Amino acid sequence: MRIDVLTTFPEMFATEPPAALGVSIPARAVKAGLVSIHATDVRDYTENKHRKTDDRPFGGGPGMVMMCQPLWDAVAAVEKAEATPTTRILLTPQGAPLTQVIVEKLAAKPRLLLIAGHYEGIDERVIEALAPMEISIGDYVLSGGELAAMVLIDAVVRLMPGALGDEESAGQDSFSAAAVPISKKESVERRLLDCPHFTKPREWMGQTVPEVLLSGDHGKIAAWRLEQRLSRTKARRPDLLP
Ligand code: 9D3
Repeated sequence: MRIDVLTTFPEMFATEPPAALGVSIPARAVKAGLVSIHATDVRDYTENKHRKTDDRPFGGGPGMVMMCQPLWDAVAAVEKAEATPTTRILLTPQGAPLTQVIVEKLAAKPRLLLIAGHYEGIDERVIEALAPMEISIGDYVLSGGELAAMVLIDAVVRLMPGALGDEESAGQDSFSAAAVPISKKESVERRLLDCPHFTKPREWMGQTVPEVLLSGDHGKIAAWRLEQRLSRTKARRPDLLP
């Protein structure tokens, strides 16, 4: 998969440590050649001498608005770099909330084009002309779309076959809905939050480990973990239960 990002802060998408995409699973995916990440500075496509990408809003009000021309030309140039058609995605507070179902659909695409910005908004006419998917990562205010784009990239690249180590398995994640047919029980279970985890020492600051986990009875352990997952989900995220 090729991922292009259009931004005025391309250095945020570095793939060398200690950058977010330069460590852990995303770095492994990049090194393995499963994904390439190309950040392009929208400023390189401005046609004014101050390399301005934004201007004041018609009708007045606070903040600046991303102009149509630099963004339109940047999309055209980046898409021309390779014949593979892109899935265009605009990161915006007005977008559909990102879910694991959307992440899984995006992971199956050959090429993503993410548009992220640090401005009050984008001229509506270029959004209409580009017709991107519009995605938000949740109901809180960020300074710009770049961190949202990185969240999306992280969630997508870890689903690339081979990106996870032997320890991890994407299929067992909460929120994931793999294509393989599964029973009703499994589909409910997969939505549940995780159970609590414990490791050595057996006693820490006076706190012990639940006895069942030391019992060696794998049936009892599995039942306890499922019960913990159900009670925690009911208490913390009842919206995830059927
Ligand atoms: C306080 C400014 N807001 C006025 C109602 C508008 C606004 C514009 C741009 C708020 C945030 C931003 C920058 N955020 C994003 O570009 C963004 C975002 C987010 O803020 N939250 C969750 N998901 C996303 S995706 C892109």
